[in-house]
Amino acid sequence: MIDLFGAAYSVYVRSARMALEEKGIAYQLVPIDVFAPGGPPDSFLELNPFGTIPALRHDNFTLYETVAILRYVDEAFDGPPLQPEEAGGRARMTQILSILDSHAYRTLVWNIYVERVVKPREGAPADEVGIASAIGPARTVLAALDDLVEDGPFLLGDKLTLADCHAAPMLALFEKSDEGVTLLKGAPKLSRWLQDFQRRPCFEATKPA
Ligand SMILES: N[C@@H](CCC(=O)N[C@@H](CS)C(=O)NCC(=O)O)C(=O)O
Repeated sequence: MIDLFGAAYSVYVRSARMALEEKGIAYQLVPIDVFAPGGPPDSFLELNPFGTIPALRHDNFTLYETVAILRYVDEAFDGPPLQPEEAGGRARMTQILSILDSHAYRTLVWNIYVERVVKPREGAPADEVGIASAIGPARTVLAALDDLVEDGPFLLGDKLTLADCHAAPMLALFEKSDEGVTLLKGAPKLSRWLQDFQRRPCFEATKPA
């Protein structure tokens, strides 16, 4: 039995869920709200001392850090392979995963989407200076990713990989901001992929309520 600890609102949790869906693996989402007052429960910190979601438990094996979870989901179970076989393709996939973690998440999700969409929705003012200073880094991220997109329908060609699962949740949130809509126009291959990928059943099945 697989337990995935986290919340449907999290882009990282969604990326792990999409990989589970694509592999056809049954799992249950065990609710952990990292943004609850007081933070996640102590019992969760025993699973992940950094307190971030997701964490995964498969029988007695536990794991945190999304990329490790993605690889485990792909390698420990039957189902369609979600990683390229040859070294170049696998390296390219890892490169995209790293760009997403190191450069995309903070800039696209926190500095732009949360400021432009979430904060005003909650009645708080957006940090306009912060948004303005995130535009340049966002352009760099999108150009780098666009440059790596291969002839589709997936990011790395004709097979879905973990890169698709990891990129879609972050980019789909980013696209909900006006800045996202505008900046994605400058990344046409990435944009086309995002529109197509959002029609995939795994995307629909993991939509936050
Ligand atoms: N490096 C972690 C990052 C995961 C992450 O930042 N998750 C967010 C939710 S999308 C979170 O738990 N944030 C709470 C916090 O940073 O305290 C991973 O890859 O799993």
